Amino acid sequence: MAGKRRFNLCVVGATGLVGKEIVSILEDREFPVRSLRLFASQRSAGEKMEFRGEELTVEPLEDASFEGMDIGLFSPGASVSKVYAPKAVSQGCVVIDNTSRFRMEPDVPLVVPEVNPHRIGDYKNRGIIANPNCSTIQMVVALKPIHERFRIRRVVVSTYQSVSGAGKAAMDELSDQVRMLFNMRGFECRVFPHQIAFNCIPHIDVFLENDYTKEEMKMVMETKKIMEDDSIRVTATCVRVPVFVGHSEAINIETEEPLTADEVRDILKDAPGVEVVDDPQGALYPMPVDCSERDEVFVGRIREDDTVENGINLWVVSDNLRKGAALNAVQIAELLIKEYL
Ligand code: L14
Repeated sequence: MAGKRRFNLCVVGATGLVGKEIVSILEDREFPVRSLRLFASQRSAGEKMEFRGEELTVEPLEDASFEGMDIGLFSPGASVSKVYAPKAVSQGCVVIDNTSRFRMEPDVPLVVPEVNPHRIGDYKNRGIIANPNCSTIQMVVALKPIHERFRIRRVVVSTYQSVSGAGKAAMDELSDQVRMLFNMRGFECRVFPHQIAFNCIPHIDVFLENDYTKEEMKMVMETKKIMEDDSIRVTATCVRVPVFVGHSEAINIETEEPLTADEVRDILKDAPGVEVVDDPQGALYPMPVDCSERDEVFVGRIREDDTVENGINLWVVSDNLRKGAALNAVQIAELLIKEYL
């Protein structure tokens, strides 16, 4: 569009799975980019990446200046964001951070555009907007419209999380192990604590003092913050499964108001960012192989739980690299430039 304002962007952690996804989504959605710079660790500096038909060279983050940059999309390790996000902010760049580093800080907004877009303005507090955990994002996109209508009291969620959440090396570990096992050869576990091929590992991120994992507690804490309701009780079991891309979740909810499966299906059909795939007779329900490289949060297996007064079960699947990370961050950036910059 002629005369439309364009922005100077950078991607930090550009060579990671999420970083690459961010670059391709900026291009696909025609984000008004004036200039794009790519930063990564010393190890990945010098790599070439393509953006809008142009070849860009990845620069080392170490000596990066953020002067003149409008928005930084950060997806490095949490320890990297801890140092470089404040540095970018001090040089006038607004940071949208994908790591867990700032999510629970009270003055940092934690945003899912379909759920709490009105929080984006709080970027002014610290110059940072946090992007939630992948498993939390897809869950709250499905739960928010149900909460608005029926008031959710309690959530019990079990996740089936793909290996891509843990990065490229984790995807390689799964495919290497599958090949080694077929060839009856031994293999090593480097990324995951146990064999992931043909296995399920109920252990994502580190264990905490309460015997839950940090991934599980992120789902508990982040859900309350994003839904702006501390009274919602959430308990989670997070499991790594041998799937490459796409997280799945079995979610049981209890609500204040009575509800039927049909009512929930109707509400979700019109919900932003949601696609209902729910035809049991036709064997139709969301699965990661169908949902990867898609933008929506897919919901199926919607049914009443008659073991409690007002209960519903759902099955929710989404691409963890897109809505769970890169897409959500770019959607935040789109609202940020539309409303504030
Ligand atoms: O909190 O290993 O953003 O799948 C998301 C991916 C934590 C680790 C986060 C994984 C990360 C998680």
